[in-house]
Amino acid sequence: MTERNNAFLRKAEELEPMLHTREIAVSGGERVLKKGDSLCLDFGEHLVGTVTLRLSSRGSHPDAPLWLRLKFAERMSELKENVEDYHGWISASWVQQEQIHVDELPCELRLPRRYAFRYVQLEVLDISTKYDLIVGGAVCEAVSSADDAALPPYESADAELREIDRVACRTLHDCMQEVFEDGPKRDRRLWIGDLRLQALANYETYRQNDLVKRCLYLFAGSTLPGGRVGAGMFIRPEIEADDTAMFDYSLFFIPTLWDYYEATDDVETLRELWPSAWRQIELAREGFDENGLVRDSDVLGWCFLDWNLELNKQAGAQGVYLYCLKTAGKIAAALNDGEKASLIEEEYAKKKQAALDSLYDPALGLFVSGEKRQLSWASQIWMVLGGTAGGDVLDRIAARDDAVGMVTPYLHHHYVQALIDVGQREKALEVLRSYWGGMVKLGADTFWELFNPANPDESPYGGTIVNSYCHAWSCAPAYFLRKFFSK
Ligand code: RAM
Repeated sequence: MTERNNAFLRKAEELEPMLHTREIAVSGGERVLKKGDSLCLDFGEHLVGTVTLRLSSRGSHPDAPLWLRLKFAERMSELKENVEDYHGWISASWVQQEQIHVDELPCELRLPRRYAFRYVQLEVLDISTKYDLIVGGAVCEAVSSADDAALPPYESADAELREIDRVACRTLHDCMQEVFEDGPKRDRRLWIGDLRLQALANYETYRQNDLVKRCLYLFAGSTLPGGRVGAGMFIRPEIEADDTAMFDYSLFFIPTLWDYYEATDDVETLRELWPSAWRQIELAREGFDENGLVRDSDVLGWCFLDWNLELNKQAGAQGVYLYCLKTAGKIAAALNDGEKASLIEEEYAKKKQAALDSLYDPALGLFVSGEKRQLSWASQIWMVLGGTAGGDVLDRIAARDDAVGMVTPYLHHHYVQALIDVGQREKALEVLRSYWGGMVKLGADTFWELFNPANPDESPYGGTIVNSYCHAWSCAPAYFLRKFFSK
């Protein structure tokens, strides 16, 4: 059961953005197709929108329906995979594929769903031998709530960085719909971990700050029992928090609110949503032991950090909590909430000490996590962001080959932020160039949900066919490059 705050939800609804549309046409070259033939249309760029196909026939009057299979793909590689061969654990229904019967030709066939794609493949499953199909072309009505006219140029003399920024902005653009979606192919919804990073990129790019405000009110307006902010939100048919909750994602309501305030000076919203933010601290506290150490858990997904099932989350969770508590302290100070500010200060010192006492291994000079004292990048990164460690742990973890690595651009975002926080700007830029630049080199039109340079076709879902290749949490370079590496 979710809890509703109707006043908050009304505010969110009032902030519903206008969707901008753009028509992009591609020719089919009047290709003639018979049974078993296929044709791939390349729109030349990543798009999100509805598609209309122009179809006609040649030969006798069509005397049987045309039976077509259509596949929409963000990357060409998706077209080589068959949905029937996918046996992963998230639903195959995410695969953008249709089978359709066409009774009348010629026709303009408008397809039923919104797709995220660059390529459309048409395959004739069957057709009468008395006529052939002619594909005239296709038109996409692309949608986004991002206003291209509002995008300031990225000033840099470096062409590689400009290209990385361009792909990052396009990623953000295509994820900006009625809300900040995580991925327009999958999951097509608002997740708070993604929102936080999108919002940061938005402040440097499209500056549609009301869309961030809308998302904050959505999260605060429909919560899980006890006022817990859910990890994600559904907008249709009705606004409702997803019943998934994760330790870190609930807490991220706090920095998302703070960053919004810093970007806008909207103190009214800060004040109104502060109780919702504070509630996340109160709820998260239940997960700590009496010494101030977060209790580990073997419940899958209790805390996210990265798309890595092998990763132990305890140290990372402690770091996330410290980071969010620190940020809550900034809100309390901005609102002159002295009582909470001093409570926070005290609690922060205790929990930081608990991290140093129980999670820091002096012999290794690194943080370890869980009963098995696992070494990971995630633990070091979050301890830096939480204010408990310096750049030395980042150097040391890089020198080890037995540590659990990073899987997503999401964790890489936090790595880059940690490098910047400890003053290692050159290294941060190198990561932007090698990691996000690595996707550009592989032909990315938009940045991917997952990227392992050593194995670009990796998937935590059991098949790349359900991976998202335009994913919000990967738009980081637009934020970092514009904020820290301009000119
Ligand atoms: C996946 C999505 C989304 C992310 C959640 C935790 O389903 O990729 O972006 O925030 O996981």
